Amino acid sequence: MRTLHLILSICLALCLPEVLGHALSRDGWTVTANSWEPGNEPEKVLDGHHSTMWHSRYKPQDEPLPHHIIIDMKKSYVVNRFSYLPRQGINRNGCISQHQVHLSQDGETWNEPVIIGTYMDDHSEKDTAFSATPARYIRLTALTEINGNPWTSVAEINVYSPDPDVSGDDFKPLPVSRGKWGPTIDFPIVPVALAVLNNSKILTWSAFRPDNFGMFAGKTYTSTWDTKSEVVSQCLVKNTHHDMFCPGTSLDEFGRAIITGGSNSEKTSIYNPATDSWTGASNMQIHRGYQTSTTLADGRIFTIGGSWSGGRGGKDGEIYNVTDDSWTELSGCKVKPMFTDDGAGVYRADNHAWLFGWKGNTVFQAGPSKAMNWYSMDGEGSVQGAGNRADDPDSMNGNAVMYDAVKGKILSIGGAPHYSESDATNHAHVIALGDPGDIVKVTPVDSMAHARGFHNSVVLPDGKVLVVGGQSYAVPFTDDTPAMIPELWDPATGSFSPMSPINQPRTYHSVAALLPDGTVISGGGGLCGNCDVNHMDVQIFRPPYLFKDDGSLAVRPTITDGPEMIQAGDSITVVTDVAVESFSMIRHSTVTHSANTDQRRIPLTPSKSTGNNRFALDIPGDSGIVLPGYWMLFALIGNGVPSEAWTIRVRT
Ligand SMILES: *[C@@H]1O[C@H](CO)[C@@H](O)[C@H](O)[C@H]1NC(C)=O
Ligand SMILES: *[C@@H]1O[C@H](CO)[C@@H](O)[C@H](O)[C@H]1NC(C)=O
Ligand SMILES: [Cu+2]
Repeated sequence: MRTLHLILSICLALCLPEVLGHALSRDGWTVTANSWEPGNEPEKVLDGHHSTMWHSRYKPQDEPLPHHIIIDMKKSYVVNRFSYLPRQGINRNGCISQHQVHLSQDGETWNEPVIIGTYMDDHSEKDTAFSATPARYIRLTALTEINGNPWTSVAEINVYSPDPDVSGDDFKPLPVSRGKWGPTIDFPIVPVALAVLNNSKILTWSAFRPDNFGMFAGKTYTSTWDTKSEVVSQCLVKNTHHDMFCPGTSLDEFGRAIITGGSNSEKTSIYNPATDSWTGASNMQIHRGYQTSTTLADGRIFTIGGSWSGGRGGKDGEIYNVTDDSWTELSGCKVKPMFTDDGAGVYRADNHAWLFGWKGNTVFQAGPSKAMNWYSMDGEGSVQGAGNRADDPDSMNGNAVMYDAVKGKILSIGGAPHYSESDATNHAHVIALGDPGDIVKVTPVDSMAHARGFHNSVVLPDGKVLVVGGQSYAVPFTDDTPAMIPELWDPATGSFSPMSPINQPRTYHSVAALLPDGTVISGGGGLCGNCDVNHMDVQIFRPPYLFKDDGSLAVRPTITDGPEMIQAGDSITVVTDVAVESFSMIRHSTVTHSANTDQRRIPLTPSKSTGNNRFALDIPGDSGIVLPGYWMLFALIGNGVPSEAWTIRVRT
């Protein structure tokens, strides 16, 4: 018993990152609200009894939402986590759906929200971590109720601090040269997969349950964050009979998300952002889960691997024509050359390939196997070795990011030899693609400070790559050995620098992607039912380029005019509000299981400026470089501050 106790306390000290915080003592705190029912006063959220609650007024009549409650902690603390316990029991009246949490030092000036979003509808305690912030007052605002009624109820609220003995008045923020984490956004599901749509919305999904997975369930919970209205909504998709847990994901030339396999391993589903609707498409020839897919130069979509679901082995390539909704097996696109030497055999050896559509409708496979390969779609298809990734071992659940498609340059980062119970590496390599079929040049670059598997990597408009989350000892559904410090890789120096820490481990089933406003969305992790590593939230990272040295916001250029649809080889004219130095295009992302084959960056240098900030840009001529689909065009001023994106569709 004593030994167990000792092990537990060592684990609590070492395994749980300090940043998760300690519950503050609520003794002496006071609380007010803009509405309450006698007998259900606001103080009830602090009394430690799950059976008592604050409830908004309903006699003699309801008082309309929004309802808010303000807690005065009586002194300033550094706070970093907020928990809400819904009322317990059968009666669900007043349980909160959409909400916001704000902080204040004086009870009068309220900062931007530290939490926004929507809670899952169940009895569990909702727990949201955010960036450490000094505050004496904390305000929860309920915007909607789970069933749309005009009531709010709360059983308990707790507030957490990384160190309760430190006064908020002594808080020193990290320098903005390390970037800054903004609001945490609660989702009513674990966002295991994500698509950055062409209409300012972020689509996420989990599985047949918001917080758990199963097999063959034929339905999927999705949740969409509208970045303009800031509303996070939820939808249960049943019409396609497709549980889209652990699928292949690709954005097609029309900006639609093509989702293949997973728990329902034969299915294809298509999401159209214009109609916000899902349609079922033809089944794949080979059933798959944990495969990867990628869009090709001609708009078709190639997929390979995926023995996690639909039977083991033999998961050779096949190709999807989005125009006539047909899958064609490519018997020459053998999967075997891309196997890792996983301890769990083929079940894991053909998972999560790092695929890149390239010139001549080829696909370059950069990993996770140590061997790299070229896949050709001609005839029955074929595969040809491209050499090894230098001395990098098999790197399952690592990342590969094409940060400069003009030069064919890919950064590979981390991963572990085996899918589970395996030490990840901190390796990074630059892979330079030439023509299809060539042996590829690989150069090791400086290693990361932290070894990572299950992390995500995101290329920024300036060509730097943000690596976020992961763990050094890779084990699915654990948050042990988390990498809490993101690292930013600079192609000019070939090395990484530490960014501001994340506020929640982001390990297995986490996601990250670039948003059109130049920030990064990073979140998710878990999806294991009653486990304690479900993370039903995301957080927004603001890279250093969004700040001046003094911490205030940088002044950003604006693209005021440009084309909406282009083709490879076009010369285009783009107009900005101020003189800018350079441009870049980054393709919209889909991401799941650390794989994002959609993102890639094309640096663009204006060939001439014709006055009035009109710039001529030459788009590369090969559609293997400029894959069809939706892209974000950024203008950058001299010191690297990017505009928000101008949306461009590249057609075939
Ligand atoms: C986004 O893509 C859809 C699907 O192709 C298209 O119908 C819609 O017009 C696009 N929206 C924008 C804003 O380009
Ligand atoms: C896709 O199918 C359409 C209709 O059958 C056909 O015209 C087109 O050539 C096909 N695309 C490719 C790239 O093969
Ligand atoms: Cu999974």
